[in-house]
Amino acid sequence: MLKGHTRFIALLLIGLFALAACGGQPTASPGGATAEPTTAPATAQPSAGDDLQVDRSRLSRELRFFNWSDYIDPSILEDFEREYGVRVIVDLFDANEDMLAKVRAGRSGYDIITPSDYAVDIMWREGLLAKLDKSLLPNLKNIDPDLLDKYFDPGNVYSVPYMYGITGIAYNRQFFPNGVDSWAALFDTTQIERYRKQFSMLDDERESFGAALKYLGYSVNETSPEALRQAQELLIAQKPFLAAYNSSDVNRKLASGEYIIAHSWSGAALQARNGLGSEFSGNPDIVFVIPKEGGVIWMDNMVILADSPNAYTAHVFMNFLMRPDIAARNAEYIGYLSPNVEAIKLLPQEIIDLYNEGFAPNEEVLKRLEWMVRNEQTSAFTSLWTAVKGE
Ligand code: N2P
Repeated sequence: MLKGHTRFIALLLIGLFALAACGGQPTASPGGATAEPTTAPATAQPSAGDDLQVDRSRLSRELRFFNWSDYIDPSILEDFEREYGVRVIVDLFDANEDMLAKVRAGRSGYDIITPSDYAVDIMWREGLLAKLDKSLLPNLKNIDPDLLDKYFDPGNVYSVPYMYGITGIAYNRQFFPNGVDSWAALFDTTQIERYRKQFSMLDDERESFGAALKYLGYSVNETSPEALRQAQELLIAQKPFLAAYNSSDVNRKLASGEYIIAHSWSGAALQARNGLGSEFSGNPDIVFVIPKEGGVIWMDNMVILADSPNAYTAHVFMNFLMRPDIAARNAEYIGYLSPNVEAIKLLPQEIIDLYNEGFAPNEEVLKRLEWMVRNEQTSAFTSLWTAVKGE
């Protein structure tokens, strides 16, 4: 893992130097207009490396995409429809467990979904996923090999990386002049008293238990009864101070100032900082940190449901999303980290600067991050989380 991420950082640096070499700053074009120092084109074009010969007679008219909130640039869906005549209908979820409940019930109607690592593991074991036809995914060559063949899907039989990110704390620096460096900022009742009802935790059984476990000095995958009891107690003690458990619009509430601090995914925090397309504008005081006790690294992946009637079209869509220009635009828009090495080279300097400011992990931070795993014991989180929420 470290090797891959070191490379990611190296790539970021290469991009940085490349941009520095061509001036780095926006340059005045002959017409006097300001040109952005980026090569990412404004509209989709079949990129040179996109060598899939699409059989249009096999394309469905629609594709049903079950995706996380605020997790794709909507103009990319328009481009896909323009190019292939396929309308992508998007439904949203904010937790793997909610997504799983819908899919397990059967006949969800979805073709393509973006489960996180441990949820991919759950899904293929339950027979919910279709095996991928790699001959339809030539753009897989753009994906960082160190983000392939991970523990949750050896050989990428069922999944390909979509985006990855890290989980930590987003906060408004106006209210924390000395910064934040510990989960205590979300759990220590002597601290959270000051911003009672102005902060949130992710509405997510693995993430919120994970944060509590980290604060207590455990692994996010710890399932011993004693550790779980302590974590549950901590979450229950925190509850009266919380504005909400929130995974859906932490970005907006941090940007608007309704929250001054929150348990957050890195990309949601970057959206709060930068805004999200024309949907809402950002707040320059939002920063993101991985607490000293550690945080989470995760990856969401594209999968096709076993009962999808449109598997061919779903592959074409997946391959499209792995085009460097498309993947770069998407990563720039949503603020999460692209596993696509060719896309990273196309990112604008402004995004690279934010990555270096903490919205992406550096080598020191990586050492404090853990992946979440599924095992025989981790289903314990579901009932404990229900109990915490029911308190
Ligand atoms: C975006 C959700 C990020 C995915 N709203 C967390 N795995």
